[in-house]
Amino acid sequence: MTDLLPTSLLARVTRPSDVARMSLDELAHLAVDLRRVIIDQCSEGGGHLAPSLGVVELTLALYKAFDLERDKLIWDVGHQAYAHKLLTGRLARFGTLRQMDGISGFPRLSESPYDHFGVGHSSTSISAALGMAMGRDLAGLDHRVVSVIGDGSMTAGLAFEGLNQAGDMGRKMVVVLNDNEMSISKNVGALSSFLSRKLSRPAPQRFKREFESWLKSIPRIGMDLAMYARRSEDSLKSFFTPGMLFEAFRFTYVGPIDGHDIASLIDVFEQTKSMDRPALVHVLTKKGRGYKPAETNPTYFHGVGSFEPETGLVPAKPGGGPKSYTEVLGETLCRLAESDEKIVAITAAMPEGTGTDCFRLSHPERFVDVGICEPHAVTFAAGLATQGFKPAVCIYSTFLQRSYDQIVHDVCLQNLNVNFFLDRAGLVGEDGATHHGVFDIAYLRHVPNLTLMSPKDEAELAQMVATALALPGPAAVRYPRGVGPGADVPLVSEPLELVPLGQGELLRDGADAVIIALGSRVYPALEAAQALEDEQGLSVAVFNARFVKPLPEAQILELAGRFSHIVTAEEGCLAGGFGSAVLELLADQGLLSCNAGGCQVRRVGIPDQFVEHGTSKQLRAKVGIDRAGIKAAVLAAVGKA
Ligand SMILES: Cc1ncc(C[n+]2csc(CCOP(=O)(O)OP(=O)(O)O)c2C)c(N)n1
Repeated sequence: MTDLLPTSLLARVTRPSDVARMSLDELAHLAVDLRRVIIDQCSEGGGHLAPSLGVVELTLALYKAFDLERDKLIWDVGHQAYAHKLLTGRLARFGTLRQMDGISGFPRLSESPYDHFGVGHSSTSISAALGMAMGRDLAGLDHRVVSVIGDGSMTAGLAFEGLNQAGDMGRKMVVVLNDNEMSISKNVGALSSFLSRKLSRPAPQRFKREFESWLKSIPRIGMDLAMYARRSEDSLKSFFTPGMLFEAFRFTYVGPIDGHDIASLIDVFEQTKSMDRPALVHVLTKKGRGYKPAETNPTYFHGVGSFEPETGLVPAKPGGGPKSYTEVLGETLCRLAESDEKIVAITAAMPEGTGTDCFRLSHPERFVDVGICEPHAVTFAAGLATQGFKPAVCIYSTFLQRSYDQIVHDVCLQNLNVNFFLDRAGLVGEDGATHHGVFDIAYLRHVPNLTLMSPKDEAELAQMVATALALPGPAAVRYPRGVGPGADVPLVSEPLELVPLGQGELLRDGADAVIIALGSRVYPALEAAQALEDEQGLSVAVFNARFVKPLPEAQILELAGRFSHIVTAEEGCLAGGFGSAVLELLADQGLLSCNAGGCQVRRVGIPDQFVEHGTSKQLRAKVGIDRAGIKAAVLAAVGKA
């Protein structure tokens, strides 16, 4: 990370009051410093560059206008809060951003007294701010509560639930709508087109002027009519601007304002902060502002890995490397949709992240981006399924958490053919605790009618996608972030074999112990078994379970009959996970070791704690689910630890 000169303004800021004392000129300099540090850090360690660059001036104006030593500032998603981190005493640790034991990529209650709410998932800020406003009022305090939410995050039902109640309660709070017309990709939905009506704002102004002079020209009564019309100006204005929507929620609407003009922003915030009821300030910003590559390609620079800071280019990897699971999912859906016109791909604001952007190109009429609305995506898919379609709901494991009731009530209870493809299942690395997809097995495996599978490699992912879509009821496939072991996916000209329902495969036989592994843990289990043979002379079998539900019961029972030491391995939480399913089966059959001739089971998985950020490799090692962890579990099982 760039070392700032000790004379730089940023180096002198340790808390919000330092910023509040600065002049407009100094704030402009500070904006330059902030951008330099953010670009530098992201170019080295990756991160949410474009969102953070877009709110530099907005952040400074909030710091200047509000008293952030007392007032509470809440960031929605929190991926845009790098300037906020830098202004609240975290400059020295900024080089550790998103790294193991370093500072988080998102605001965290535990990280700073100025982070008032932990975030990572979107659209929570209005509800959280309202709760804080009520808490303040009940405690007889009088500080302000300000939330900053993007236009993408505003599309979620949760945001509207917050607005709805906030307008009704009428408590003093400010919502800043950061409108850059982007989610990760271009923002979608009717709200987004409504907000963009701001562009036509000069037209109504002109219309109003013309209308007024026409009224005045009416003999005798014209002047009175013009006066009456001017009194009604507010309602006329709101009729033609996005204010109409927020005023209907009983917010005082102010805007739209240029979100890069610090002076105007400060003016508006100064006015807004004296209001004693809910206000919404509509701010227009450019995502990636101040860094040409990010301004030109804000989707790519939304969340990036390292890049050349001068050019924005990513150093090419030699040989290209294997395809990511995300790419394999997208390509498989596209190829299956060629011959099956019932397949509809659905994403919740993540076409690139889920690999469905290629589906958007190849089958635009059967591609739907619902916005950041995961619960709606699931019920919408359920509706489609009632009409004989086969929706492919492509959502990250962590974000599908929001849709639990829709999965149970709308999909599985009605046994509808909705297919869930859960990307980023397992530890995702630098995005940390809010983004790890470690709960999906536990929140899915107890739901009746659902089939739940996880592939060991890319080829098996393609087969499982085909299998899910061929099943009549609901199915889910979970697969990890990034690249797999590099297994060749069958060519488009070759048919995709289906995976036999509830059948695993024995990949390696043995005599001393068996590892029953799921998904991303299958290859590390094979490596562990090999290492145990090479180093300890142990003979360890490895079984790829493939299915969490229906569990390959007969095969597992057969293994339990042959091996007295069983180790299960999964990249998900232990509580209620895959290993628990194996334990339940064995307990129900009376095969656990308290019975004569029973077997002992050790489970490898994520312990009952939130896992922080770091590289996936570091984190897997830390929680003991990597090759070494599996090996250690087998050694402990056979009494050689
Ligand atoms: C519930 C949930 N779904 C998806 C995401 C992934 N995500 C992170 S930021 C983002 C776009 C947010 O858009 P906006 O609020 O307009 O902020 P911007 O990035 O444009 O500043 C998305 C979809 C998320 N964080 N939370």
